[in-house]
Amino acid sequence: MTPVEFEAQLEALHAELAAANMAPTWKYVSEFVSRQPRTSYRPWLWKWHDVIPLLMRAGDLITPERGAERRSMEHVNPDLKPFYTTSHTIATAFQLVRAGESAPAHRHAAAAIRFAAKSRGGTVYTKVQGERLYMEENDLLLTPAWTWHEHHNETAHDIVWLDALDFPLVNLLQASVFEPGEGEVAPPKADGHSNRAFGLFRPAGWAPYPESHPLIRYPWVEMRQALANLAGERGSRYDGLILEYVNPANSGPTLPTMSCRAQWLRPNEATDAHRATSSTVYYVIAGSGSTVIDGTRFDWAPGDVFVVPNWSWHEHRNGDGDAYLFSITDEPVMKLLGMYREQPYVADDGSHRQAVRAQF
Ligand code: 1HN
Repeated sequence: MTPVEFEAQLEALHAELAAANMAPTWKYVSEFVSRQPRTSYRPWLWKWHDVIPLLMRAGDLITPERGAERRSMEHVNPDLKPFYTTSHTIATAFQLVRAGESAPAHRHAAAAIRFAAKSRGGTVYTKVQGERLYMEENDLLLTPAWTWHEHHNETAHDIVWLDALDFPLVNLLQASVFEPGEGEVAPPKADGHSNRAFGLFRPAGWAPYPESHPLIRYPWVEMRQALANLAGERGSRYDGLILEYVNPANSGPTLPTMSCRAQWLRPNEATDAHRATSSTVYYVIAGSGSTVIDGTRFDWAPGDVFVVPNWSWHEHRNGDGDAYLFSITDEPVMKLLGMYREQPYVADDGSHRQAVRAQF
């Protein structure tokens, strides 16, 4: 066979394979299995001051009377517009529940968390499986997969919280289920049930423990104190003083699909850069600083939300006050599936900090 004959026959074979719905691995192997993790979307940041006026406008237009079950607005990555998601696995949103409003019960296969961004406390709560979880500012509440949840604001003040859902992952796996609630969806539980029963002590054989997610409310005052107790520790070279919200039933991550964390960056703290196969969405609780992501500097201030895509170099630099960041990462998924990888950044000159090429 001459080279010309070979080329002609190969081309004909490829055409017939395509017609038979077959693909030659020898031609496409690098598309099936890339040498490095591939990221299909860019880092992005949403400024609190740009987004909140829009949420307030929705507060007037979108009302429960007009049939809006939830008044939330997704943080949509410009590269993930068809999916309405923030990273490829996590979707965050801001939700506004006005004074006196409520949102009816429903449940879904997607798991969710709420982080109370702006709350004046009082009788404002999400009811999860019959238990009222009150929302003081910066509290974390969990809505594990397939748990009934409804929202009530019986105070005279609006509340805004950050939602994070794993629905991008659920949709990728084509496993979405949604059920609206009717009447009483779960037997009522006493206020504080999960926090009383599932802290350091547990019912010895007389109550249904362990449930898979016994603890579903994590007060900020406790997280803040836990971080303060670490003053003087060095912490992580990549994240400073960072703590994970633990599931006490198994000492595992917050939820099987999402690990929630809070971190304290001390004045002028600058962390080393690294990257991992996980993606992370950050919400700025307090303070201002910047995060360099793949050479672009993202300046953040309270209320801002930003996403670090999978396999993107990133490092944090704090300003000259204390900063607190809340974050949600899909790291548990990657670990569970044996796909978690991490790499420290080393520049040509041996430094562990990126050169800033652009500013967001
Ligand atoms: C949802 O159920 C809530 O329960 C908020 O508050 C945002 C975004 C997509 C799908 C379901 C909620 C949501 C959501």
